[in-house]
Amino acid sequence: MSVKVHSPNVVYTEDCIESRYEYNTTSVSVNSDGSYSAIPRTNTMLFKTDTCVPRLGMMLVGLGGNNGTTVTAGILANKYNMCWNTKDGEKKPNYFGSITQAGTVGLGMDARGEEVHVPFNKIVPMVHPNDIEVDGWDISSMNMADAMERARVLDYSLQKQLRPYLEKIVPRPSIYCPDFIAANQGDRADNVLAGSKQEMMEKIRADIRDFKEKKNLDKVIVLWTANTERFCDVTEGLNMTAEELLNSIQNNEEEVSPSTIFAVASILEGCTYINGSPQNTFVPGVIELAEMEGVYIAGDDFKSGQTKYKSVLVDFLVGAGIKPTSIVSYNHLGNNDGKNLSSPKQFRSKEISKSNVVDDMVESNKILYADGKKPDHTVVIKYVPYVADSKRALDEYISEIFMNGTNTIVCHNTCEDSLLASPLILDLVILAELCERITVQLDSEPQSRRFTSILSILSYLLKAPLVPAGTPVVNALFKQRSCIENILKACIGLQPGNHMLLEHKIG
Ligand code: NAI
Ligand code: DG6
Repeated sequence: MSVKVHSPNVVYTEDCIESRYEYNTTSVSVNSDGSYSAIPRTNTMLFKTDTCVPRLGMMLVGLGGNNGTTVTAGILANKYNMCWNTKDGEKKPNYFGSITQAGTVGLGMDARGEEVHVPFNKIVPMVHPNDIEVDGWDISSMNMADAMERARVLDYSLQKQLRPYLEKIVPRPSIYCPDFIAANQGDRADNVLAGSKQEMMEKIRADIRDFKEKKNLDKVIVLWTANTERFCDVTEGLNMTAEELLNSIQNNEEEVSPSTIFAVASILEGCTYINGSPQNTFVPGVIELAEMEGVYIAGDDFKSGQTKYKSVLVDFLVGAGIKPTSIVSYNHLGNNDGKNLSSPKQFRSKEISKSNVVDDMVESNKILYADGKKPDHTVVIKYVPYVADSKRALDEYISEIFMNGTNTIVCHNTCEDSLLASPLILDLVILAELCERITVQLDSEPQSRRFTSILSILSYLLKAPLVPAGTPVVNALFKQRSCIENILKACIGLQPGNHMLLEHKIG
C-alpha cells in the first residue's frame, strides 16, 4: 500500500522517483517608510529519490543505557510480535511516538470531499524499523538483558521474553574520558578502550566496518545516546578546522571529547552521525570535515517531552497574540541520565539546550515583544532515584493578555523518558537514511545537489537544532513537522497542504 502520483511532472522508474517541482517562496523587503514589499518567486527543481531501501545498521553510542536498551528491545518486540500481559490485560508492541511509523499525512481529498490521510512511511520508500540491525558501544560491559532490567522501563513479562535475545548482546568497549561526564558514572565504566585518542578512533572505525561486514549491511548510521558530556572548549589550533581537529586527535589533546571522536570516526567511515545529547560535539572542525567528506550530521539533543510541548504551547500563545513573559520548567527523574545531570557541568549542557527553544517564536512577533526582551525562562532538573525512568515535568507559563490581564497555565507530565526518546531515535535514523537517497537539481544548474551536510530537516526531533551557518533555526513544532512532510511531498510532486479547503468555502 504505497502512494502513486499521476502527473506529467512525476516519473516512476525502476529505481527512483523523479519529480519536477515548483518551489514557491516570497521575497520581502522593508521600505524606508516602514512598509513592506513582497515579491512571489518560483524556482523549478527536480527531486530524485532513490527507491532502493538499503539494509541498514544503527550503531548506538550508549547502547547499554535506558534509551539504548529500550529502543533495541522495542525493535525486537515488534519484529517478533511479542505480546505480554499486565494487570490491565494483554499488550501488543507498537511504534507509537514515531512520526514515520505512527504518523499520517493529509494527501488530498477523495470524491466525497473528505481528506485522505496516508501513513508517513508510504509517501516514499523508507527503511522499516523491524529491519534495522542494531549494534553499538558502552563504557558499561553489562549485557543488554541485564541492562534492560537495570533501566526499569519495560514490563517484567515482556522483559522475560526479550531476555534470550538481549543477553547475547554485549556492547563494544568505548572511549571513556572521565572529565567529560559526571564523576558519578565512574563505577559503571568497566568496558573502556585503552590507547591514544588516535588509536581509539581507529578502533571505532574498525568496529563500524566490522559491523557492516558481519551483518552484510549497505549503510550504517551512528547515533550518540550516551551520557551528556560537558561542553568542550572551541579554540583556534584545537578544533576550528578539520585539519586542526584531526591533528588534535593525533596529538591526543585532552580537550577533544569522546563524542567528537565518535563523530570524526563516523564521518571518516562515510556514515551519518546524529547527536541525541546536548553537548557541543559538532565543533567547527567536525562540521568542516562532514562537508569535506560529503557526510550528513544532525543534532543536538532529542526533543522528547517537555520541550516538545513547549514548542507547541509557546507557538500557540504567540500566534494567538498572547505574550508569554515567564516560563519555568521544572523536572525530576531518577534514571542514570538524571544522575549524570546532577553534576553541574553536565547539567549546564542540558540547561543551554533546553533554554533557547522558544527564540524563533518570540522573534516572530514584534508587536508583543516590541522592546526585544525575551520571556524569563528557567530550567530546573533534580535527581530523585525513586522515580527511575518515569520523569516528572512541571511547567508554569505566565502570559500577558488583553488589557494587561495575566494568564497562567500550569501543566504536569509523567512519563518514562526512554519510551519517548526511543521512537525519536528510530525516526532520526530512518529519515537521515532517506535523506541520503534524495538529490535536488535546480533548473538553473547542470548538476544535482544533496542536502547540506547539516541535516536541519531533522529539527522536529531535536531540542537545539543544528543548522548551516546563516540559516534560520526553527523550533516551532508544527513548522518543523510541516518541513519534513512537505519535503516528502515534494519528492512525489505534491504541493504543501494549504488547509484552505476552498472547495468547501466558495458558494
Ligand atoms: P543512560 O545514562 O541510561 O544511558 C547512557 C549510556 O551511555 C550509559 O549506559 C553509559 O554507560 C553510556 N556511556 C557514557 N559515556 C559513554 C561513552 N563515552 N561511550 C559509550 N557509552 C557511554 O541515559 P539515557 O536515559 O539512555 O539517555 C541517553 C542520552 O540521551 C542522555 O545524554 C540524555 O540526556 C539524552 N536524552 C534523553 C532523552 C530522553 O527522553 N530519554 C531526551 C533528550 C536527550
Ligand atoms: C531531564 O530533563 C533529563 C533530560 O535528559 C530530559 O529528559 C530530556 O532532555 C528530555 O527533555 P525534553 O525537554 O524534551 O522533555
